[in-house]
Amino acid sequence: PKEIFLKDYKMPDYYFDTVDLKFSLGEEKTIVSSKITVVPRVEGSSSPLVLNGHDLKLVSIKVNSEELKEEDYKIDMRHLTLPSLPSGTFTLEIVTEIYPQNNTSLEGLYKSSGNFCTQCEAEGFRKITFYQDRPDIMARYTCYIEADKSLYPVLLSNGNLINHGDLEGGKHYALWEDPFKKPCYLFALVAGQLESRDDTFITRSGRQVALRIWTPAQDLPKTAHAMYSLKAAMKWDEDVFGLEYDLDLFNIVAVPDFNMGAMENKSLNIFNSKLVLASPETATDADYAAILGVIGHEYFHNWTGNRVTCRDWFQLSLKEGLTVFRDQEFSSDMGSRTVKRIADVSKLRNYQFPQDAGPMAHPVRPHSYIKVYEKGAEVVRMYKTLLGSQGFRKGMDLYFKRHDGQAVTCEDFFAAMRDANDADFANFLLWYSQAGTPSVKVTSSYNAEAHTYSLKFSQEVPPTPGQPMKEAMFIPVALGLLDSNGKDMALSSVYHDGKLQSLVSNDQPVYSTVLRVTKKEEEFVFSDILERPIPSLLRGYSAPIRLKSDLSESDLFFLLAHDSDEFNRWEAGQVLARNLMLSLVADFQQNKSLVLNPTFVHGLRSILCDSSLEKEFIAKAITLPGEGEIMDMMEVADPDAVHAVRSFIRKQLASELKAEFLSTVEKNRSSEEYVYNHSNMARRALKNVALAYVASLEHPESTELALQEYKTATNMTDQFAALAAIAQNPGKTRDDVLDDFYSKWQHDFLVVNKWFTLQAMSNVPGNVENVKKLLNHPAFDLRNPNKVYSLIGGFCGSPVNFHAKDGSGYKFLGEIVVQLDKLNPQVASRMVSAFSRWRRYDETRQNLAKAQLEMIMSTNGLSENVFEIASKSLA
Ligand code: DPP
Ligand code: ZN
Repeated sequence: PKEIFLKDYKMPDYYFDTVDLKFSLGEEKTIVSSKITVVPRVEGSSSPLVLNGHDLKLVSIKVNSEELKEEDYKIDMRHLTLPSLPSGTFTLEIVTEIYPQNNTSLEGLYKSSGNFCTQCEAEGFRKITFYQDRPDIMARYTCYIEADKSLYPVLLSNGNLINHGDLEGGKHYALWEDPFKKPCYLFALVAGQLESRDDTFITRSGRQVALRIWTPAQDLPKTAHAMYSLKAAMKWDEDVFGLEYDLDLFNIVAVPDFNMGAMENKSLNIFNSKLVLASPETATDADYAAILGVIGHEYFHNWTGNRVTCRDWFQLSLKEGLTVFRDQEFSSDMGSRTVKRIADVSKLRNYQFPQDAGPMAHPVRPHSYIKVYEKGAEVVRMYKTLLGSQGFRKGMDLYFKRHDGQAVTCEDFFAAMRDANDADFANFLLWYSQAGTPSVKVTSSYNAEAHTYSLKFSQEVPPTPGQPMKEAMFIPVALGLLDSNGKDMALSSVYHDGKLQSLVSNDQPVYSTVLRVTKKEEEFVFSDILERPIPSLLRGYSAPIRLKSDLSESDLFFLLAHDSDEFNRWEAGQVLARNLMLSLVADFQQNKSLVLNPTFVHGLRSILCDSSLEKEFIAKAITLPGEGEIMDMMEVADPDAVHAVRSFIRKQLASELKAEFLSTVEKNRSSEEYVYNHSNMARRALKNVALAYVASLEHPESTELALQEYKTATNMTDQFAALAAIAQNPGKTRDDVLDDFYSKWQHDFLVVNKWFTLQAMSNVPGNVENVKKLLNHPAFDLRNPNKVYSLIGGFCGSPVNFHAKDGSGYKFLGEIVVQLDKLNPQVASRMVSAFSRWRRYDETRQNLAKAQLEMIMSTNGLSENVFEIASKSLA
């Protein structure tokens, strides 16, 4: 397969104005007819029209009602080319046959639990009919569906239902019309036995919108939280961005077989059931929070993605970065801003940064087409940091004013932000094109006589594949300076680049500011600083960089105790923990005995016991950085050492703070009915983190405590946390409780997936054998993505077993990828990416992982998806 590049973008020679689709859904085959009004971009153009098509059987083609003969067109595996066409606007009619019941790739039209559904982003529409499958082709659609009425009583597509009725032979039909122009990746169709939870939302201009969430009848009770989330999202987008929903109907359908989380098809969002269904007994607080976030995300796409869409797939971050940012803000406003930020930054560090340093490193807007979500959201967040809420809103308003109904680029978004604010953004656009995570060093000095305080920044962006040399980036650094009482100092002016800039606003000094760091080396000098301050740098994580400062251990403890920026309080603790973990890893590698620094224990004790702090914040602050994050900081990643050290610290903390942890469990237990709200979630989070510490001790009485918690739990959050606490330690109790949990929940596939994940991720030595057994468990099915992500994906998350030095983990994954690729290339390619950073490990592991990648590459009939990841990993 040939790689596609951004620089090769060409405008289409033909636009499509209207598209009328007709689906005749059958058990053996489905017949798809399309009637398209084609408009040449340049009148009189003689260019051929090239349509994409994949796994389609062509039945007939007509141009202006005239049937084409075989010599009038060319067809190959992936294209249908029409070389000679009328000179003006014409109609094109194509009939194809497809076989959704055999479609295990879950792209295009397929069946899930007996129902028909679609997934078209990014390039699934070409598996439905021949089309110019690219997002800059925006057309108005109608969709006529006919099917057996008893098997498929519900027939849905985008837009408004304008007609429906019965047909002969037990069939019925529905005709849908979407008044908004859209790219084909937003097309959707659902047909099946579904029922809906109905509600309404009155928009701020007074329009009534019908809301429907569709699932199989037995799951309807579990859709209450999804409906709550949808209404909250609709209200929030009106309040914060002035954006109102634009149709009279909004549908969400939950399906059990889905490659990703969810899809924002115009007015017919299709969701992985995992992100819709929840009840207190079956879903955890984390599930509830994920549902809120993703329902919001897909709804927000209606404006950022659908009304204004991407010109080409290199602009993916235009819609995803912006929409992830919007869902993060939404979740922050609905819960705790600091805690949400901590969770997002942890994710960035554990997953995105490692990727950004490996062979799959890509800029936010890749030169070749690979997905980017989280880092894109960070880029959008930086606009807001630089412009403030009001300036950001002005930029958004201008963006919609200029581009509603268009397919645009990241530069267009940038220009709207800049022009709405008359802003000077220097080289900010580099964030879109330069891959790799910038490293920034800060050194500070205080001049006691001049009362000045200097911060010197130097930055470096590491080379990444295809980008050996990097330019300096524009990095917004939010900061404050703490005095010896831990209070923010007043900042009156800063000297930079030969200019003195006043920071006084409305005659008031400010207590925090944002520095614009744009050069390789740069100095900022604050004046009127009366004592040596302790700097709180990169507040709220104002840029996605790796920051190295010259703060001492005691400075960090000081920040941990006093910083007014809660995010940075957490961050100070994380820096301390990272340094501690890295130094213990070195000790471990030299066979030295491990000793935990008592100051660290003391620091954590004071956080744990500080009743003025928010509980969920405490839970985050006493959680150590993830193993992925630590491995990412090492020259040669050593999974055994990192895992051993993290377990050692956890056990030490558990034993030294046992009394505190026990009382935390006691104090935060509650027998009240489950309510999803912030204070209850925070209480459960803190209790369960403490419980996990206590259980790590493997004392009989701590195991007994966890067992009691398991037995008395009244909701899945507490029950699953207790199960996970027990499952840390191999033995009979673990085996019994795992069995008990399965027999309790075997009827609920979403809960069974949790059970798979927990066992798959386990660091119990030799766990690969257990995972192999689970592959044959009656509840497992390689064709269901959620099950694959739980069991196979979960296993790849275990440093000890996936990276086992005998190569058993790599061999297991290699074999599975080959099998999986034949069923579902997208899911297989996600799994194969666990190998992509093989060069980060020692030589033995490198050879073992490389051998598996080579084995995969030599497989006959490998999909393009897996080929791309495997070949890039080896390159
Ligand atoms: N899962 C994707 C998303 O909404 C599809 N665009 O982000
Ligand atoms: Zn999205």
